[in-house]
Amino acid sequence: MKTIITELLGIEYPILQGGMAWVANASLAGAVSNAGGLGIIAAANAPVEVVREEIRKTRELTEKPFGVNIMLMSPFVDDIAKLVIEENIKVVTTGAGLPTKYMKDWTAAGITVIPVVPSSGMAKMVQRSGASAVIAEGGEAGGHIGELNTMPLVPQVCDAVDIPVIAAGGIADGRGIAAAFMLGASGVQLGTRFLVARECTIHQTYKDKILTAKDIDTMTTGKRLGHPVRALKSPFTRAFLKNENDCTKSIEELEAFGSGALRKAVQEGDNKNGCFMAGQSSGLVKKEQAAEEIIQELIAQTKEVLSGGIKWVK
Ligand code: TUI
Repeated sequence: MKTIITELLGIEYPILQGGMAWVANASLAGAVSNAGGLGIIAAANAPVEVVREEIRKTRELTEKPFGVNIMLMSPFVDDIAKLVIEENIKVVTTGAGLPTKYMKDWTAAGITVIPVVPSSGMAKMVQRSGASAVIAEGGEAGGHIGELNTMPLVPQVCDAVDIPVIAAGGIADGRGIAAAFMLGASGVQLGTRFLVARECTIHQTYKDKILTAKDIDTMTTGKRLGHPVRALKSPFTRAFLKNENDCTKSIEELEAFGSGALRKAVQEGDNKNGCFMAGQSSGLVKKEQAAEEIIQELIAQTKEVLSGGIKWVK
């Protein structure tokens, strides 16, 4: 399944694995890359040496291309921006902000930069600063999200820029991938589906929550903080929302309440205090599988859907 994205990245299938904070490590990224997609290591809020270690481990696991996701709100972002150049990383994706100030150095180092954008205006801005493609991510996605949803966002981003567009947010099976192509995307990025990959090292409780989730089981919190986050409904998200709606609680108190909650979900499977970030597609994810199996199933279903045509009434 060749598209402009498989050619740009030197991969077999136009499927990227989202750079999920605390989740997307060498084990997951290496497995996705070996399966023909683009595995991505999440730098998240981690210090440089931790990320360097994951990059080196990934190189031991695969000879295929992989990327690093840089979370632009990280306190270590300037150092991570240098690290990817030092480590000769070929593909960088960014999230939670605009990477403008790093673009010159990255492109000069020959890095293919693919920012996540939540709007067509931001897509135009990153195109102007030298991005090779954009990931248009709708609010169906897990984690930190923008305002627009995937269905209206992707075609508007496609109209706004000349560089290739990768769709993300709400995609977990071949039907979603086929739909993304219909909207004009030439690739997709999936996070939630890869949370339950066998090579994904998150706590089993996290995986079980995804596997049993229904369509209505995610919610967003953090709007008052200016960065809404989608996660599975849980005691934590309900308590956060209550605090958020309590105007006596300051922004600092809310930040402090949320701090460390994702780590507690990923490492400890902490049902009470953990924030289990996940997308609305959680309800579509029904079994734990090897990354290779996930990708093969996604591609087979995409081809089936695309060749099946539309079910018109005769
Ligand atoms: O970045 C993500 N998803 C994330 S980052 C993350 S770590 C975190 N945890 C708690 C609070 C905040 C972050 C967990 N999940 N997805 C990519 C993404 N980027 N979605 C939306 C955006 C985005 C938002 C604003 C991209 C650019 C942007 O620009 C705004 C500006 O003015 O800088």
